[in-house]
Amino acid sequence: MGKIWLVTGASRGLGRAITRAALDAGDTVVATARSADAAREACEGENDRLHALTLDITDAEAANAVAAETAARFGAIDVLVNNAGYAELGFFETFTDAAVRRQFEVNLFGTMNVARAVAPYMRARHSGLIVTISSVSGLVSNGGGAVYSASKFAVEGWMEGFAQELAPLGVRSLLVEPGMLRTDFMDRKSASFGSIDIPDYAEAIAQYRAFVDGANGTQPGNPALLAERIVALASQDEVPPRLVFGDDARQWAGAKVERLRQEIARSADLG
Ligand code: NJP
Repeated sequence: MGKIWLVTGASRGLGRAITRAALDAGDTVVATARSADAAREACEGENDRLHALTLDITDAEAANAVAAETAARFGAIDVLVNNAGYAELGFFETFTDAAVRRQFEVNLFGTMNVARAVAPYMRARHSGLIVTISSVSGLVSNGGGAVYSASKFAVEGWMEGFAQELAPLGVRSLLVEPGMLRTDFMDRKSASFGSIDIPDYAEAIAQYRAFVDGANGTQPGNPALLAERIVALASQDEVPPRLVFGDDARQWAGAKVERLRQEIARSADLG
């Protein structure tokens, strides 16, 4: 039967690509999305190793039910791909408090809901891999991405520690930090923009929106390639703690590390 995968956000983008890659590898995938039909249709309904379930990751009870159903039906969850997420794009002061909370509700608390639901089944078998789709924006923050980055920095902080708690119990973890991937991520289908009009930021925001619109659909990163890498890593005994994917992501992350080194050294100079 191969491995049993549970994937969130499988209706589109990277989640769909990972589902397809795992099916191509001969594995079984429980593909979840806010609409099970959308996940089934996106990931090719004819495959008898594909099982589509409805899961809005902000619903903790639904996450528990999906994990229980998967474990009962297949006897195990070998790989969880905590992928579902979206971006609130724009300058911080243009977001309502509700929009900021929605960002965290999905990207952080929703992702935690699914991990919390699945981890007990992995601990029970002393086996399993949790793949968390973070972002290079979880390592580096820029103007226009402050709210999204805040949610992904939180994912990084949580998962970096949780991974250490799980490791002695036989559960492995992989944090993935992609650069810009060609998915719906920057499209209005997925991304939201700050709604409060602040003239001081108007010009900078117009430039930022033009950048987002220009990048939408032309991002350098191929989600199918990242999906293949993740499926290949899931078969290895040794899984690295992180996969920084794409030249853009490695450049940004590398520059951040260098800046941090310099800032730490300067702090030491300051006594
Ligand atoms: O985006 P997209 P990606 N409950 O928009 C689902 C990260 N990332 O594949 O809206 C359950 O094509 C949504 O489902 P639905 C990014 O932060 C991306 O690029 O119902 N599902 C859809 O399946 C995210 O964590 C880039 O159809 C929910 C999927 O999420 C991950 O990659 C760069 C949901 C989004 O598909 C996948 O995003 C980077 C909910 N409450 C990190 N809300 C990039 N693309 O450039 C949304 O560094 N979904």
